[in-house]
Amino acid sequence: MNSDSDLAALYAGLEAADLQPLWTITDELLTPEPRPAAVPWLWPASTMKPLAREAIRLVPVERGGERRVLALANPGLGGRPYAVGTLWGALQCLGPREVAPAHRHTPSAIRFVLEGAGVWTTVDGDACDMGPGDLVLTPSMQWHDHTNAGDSEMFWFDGLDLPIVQALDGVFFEPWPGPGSSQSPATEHNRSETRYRARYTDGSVTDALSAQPSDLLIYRWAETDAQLERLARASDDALIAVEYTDPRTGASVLPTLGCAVHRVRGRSAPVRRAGNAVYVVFRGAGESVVGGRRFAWEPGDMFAVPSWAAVEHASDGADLFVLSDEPVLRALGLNRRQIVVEGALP
Ligand code: 1HN
Repeated sequence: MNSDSDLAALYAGLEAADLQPLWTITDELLTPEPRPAAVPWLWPASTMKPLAREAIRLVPVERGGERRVLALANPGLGGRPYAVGTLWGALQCLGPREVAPAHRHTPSAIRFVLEGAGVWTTVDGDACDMGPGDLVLTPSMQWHDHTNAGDSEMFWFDGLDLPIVQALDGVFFEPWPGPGSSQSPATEHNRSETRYRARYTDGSVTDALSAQPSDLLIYRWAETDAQLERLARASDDALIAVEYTDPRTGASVLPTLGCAVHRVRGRSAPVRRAGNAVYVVFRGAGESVVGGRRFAWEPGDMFAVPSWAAVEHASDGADLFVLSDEPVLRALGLNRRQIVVEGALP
């Protein structure tokens, strides 16, 4: 005969045997829709920049620390240094004449430049000059270091798939073995850009490859802006979007990371998607409602859009850089999207 004490003994036995009964945990495992721990959140440039300047004054960039990076730590993630559950987002800064040493790692990264000049990121020997609005890729396991040869401070947004690679227990890291702490200064800069122009604009046909990073490592703001202009002229939509793609295959720039720019000119329709995103305000001011929370923003602000939170924007004219994990969800057949009928913005 069953009794309460038999049941209690069963649960104690299960716990002692490192077993858990599914029937007690179904509701937290199989939620009707995603319940990200990360919350909608905004990090204002007006808070981040003075702290970054103090860090430039007080903390040198050298072997060991390697990078002067302020990680967006979403308050919903219990102190973990991630902007959303699957994405690292950060403000990185480099003072005049500083060099951040070379290393490589399995997580892939993107840089989106906010301000500064005279800086390049060397990616496997190719020095990629960086200016505001440019997107630079550092694909998995490619050596990279950052050089500020100029007299001004440089600020950029760093995005990495680190939480994804960590969840897969696939993190490997290596410092540059030398000689020196960084790759020898390349005499020729922007090699991937030059090669891209020669190879992809002559009409030649190439094979599609899957799960490869783009071999174009830098995307110039002037071209992004021109594409947005072209689309904006052809549409009345409040939100115009361009996604950065591998020119060879049309795939996302990195196997795990999707990058886009959204140009907002009016009030966009509320949309929600499975998958996380981090937004970086590049130009203009406005406001967004993310999962019911309203955020006013201006250039340099960064905000987290956790999975399945409805997001809508309003602005007279703004460009938002968007980093997402969408390629991962797409590759796994998990991408879902819904246009929400009732918006929150007036
Ligand atoms: C990294 O290598 C960089 O190379 C920036 O600039 C941020 C965050 C976590 C792990 C590696 C960089 C990073 C990072």
